[in-house]
Amino acid sequence: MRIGVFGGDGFIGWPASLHLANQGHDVVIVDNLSRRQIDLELGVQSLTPIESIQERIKIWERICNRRIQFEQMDLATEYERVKLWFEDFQPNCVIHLAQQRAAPYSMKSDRHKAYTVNNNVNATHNLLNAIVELEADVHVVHLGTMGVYGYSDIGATIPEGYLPVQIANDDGSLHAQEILYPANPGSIYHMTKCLDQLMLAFYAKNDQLRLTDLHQGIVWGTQTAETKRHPSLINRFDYDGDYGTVLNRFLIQAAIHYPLTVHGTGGQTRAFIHIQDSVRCIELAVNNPPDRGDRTKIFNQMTETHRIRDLAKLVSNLSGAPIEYHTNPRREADENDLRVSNETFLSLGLNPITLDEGLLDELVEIARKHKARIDRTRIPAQSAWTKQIGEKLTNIETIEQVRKRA
Ligand code: USQ
Repeated sequence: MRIGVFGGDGFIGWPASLHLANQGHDVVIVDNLSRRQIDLELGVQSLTPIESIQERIKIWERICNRRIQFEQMDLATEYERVKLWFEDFQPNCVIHLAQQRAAPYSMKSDRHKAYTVNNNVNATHNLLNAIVELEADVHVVHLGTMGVYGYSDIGATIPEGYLPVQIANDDGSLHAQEILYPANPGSIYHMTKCLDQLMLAFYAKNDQLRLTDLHQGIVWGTQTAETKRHPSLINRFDYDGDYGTVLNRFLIQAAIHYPLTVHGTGGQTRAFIHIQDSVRCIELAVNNPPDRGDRTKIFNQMTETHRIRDLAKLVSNLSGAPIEYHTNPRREADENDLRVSNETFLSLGLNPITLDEGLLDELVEIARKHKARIDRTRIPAQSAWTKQIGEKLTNIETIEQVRKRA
């Protein structure tokens, strides 16, 4: 298949591109390199030393003898170029990861909120708009998030995208239908993914586009079979307060004995998936497209759920690192349970990597190995969900406090 990976230089896009190329697909990475620009803006760098996209691709071609092309292009702002690229490459499938993906970054300031909304909404719409305009027969696989559901605690399992409901007609009879599970975003970033769901629903209905939405949980881990094949293919690893996700943050904190930063009581339960399983799920989604005329096909892309404080205890037991409970910078429930259906991927043959199997390896092979590159001043989470919460963040360490302690 000819596959375009929009956002193919990012944390999931890069290993997904290699994985698909390794399966024999003809892959083009389309990326505006914004993730690297944001590192410069925030004054941070990936824990793992990543090469330029050109160098990464060169090494891949040298050791695997399979070509990956790269096109530097901004999906959100360069609509006419996007159309030309479609005409030129004629993809059978497009993976859409070209979005700002960090919730704390999206809540940092009014400028960051506006950037996240403009970038994410325009990127998705430009992609769908171009496909309709060119009458291209393309399957779009969009990376969504578990966060579109919210993390409610009603005791019921979250279904894969659609909720069966019964609506009372005026004559008292009941009308059964399935609706998109009620959107309940917890950040501006998550809100853009909820908007994406509606855009996908419209284009599937109006133009019979073939669309898949992957509602992914929090990804942990760094390497996949393909990124391990050469040191220069290594995947990025974010640990800073804006882009680092919780488990990867705990791992690098453990590596330098920095107290593990649990927000609130740590009673938040979230869904998780290893990066290797994430790329395998993308492959499964690519190989199982919906038919023309179907509604958006939605998969829950997660393999296990955990409470944040339990993860902190797990990492603390592995490493001896202390745990610290911080005022939560986010507006989110202190405690919630979470049960999620992931039947579709399991039925398609996904055999998940569990935390029990992979965590120690990740601590030793990634976090401890690269710990000299950690900048402790970048660890505190400082983006508050509201100005009022920001004023209360007295027990979140400032960069100066961290420097003094270091
Ligand atoms: N948390 C801590 N301590 C930390 C960092 C986070 O307790 O040092 C807590 C947060 O308060 C939150 C939970 O851990 O309750 C998860 O935070 P996260 O930063 O790991 O994940 P999140 O912001 O939800 O976003 C990440 C990805 C996003 C993806 C999402 C999937 O950045 O792209 O869509 O996970 S999900 O969470 O299922 O919506």
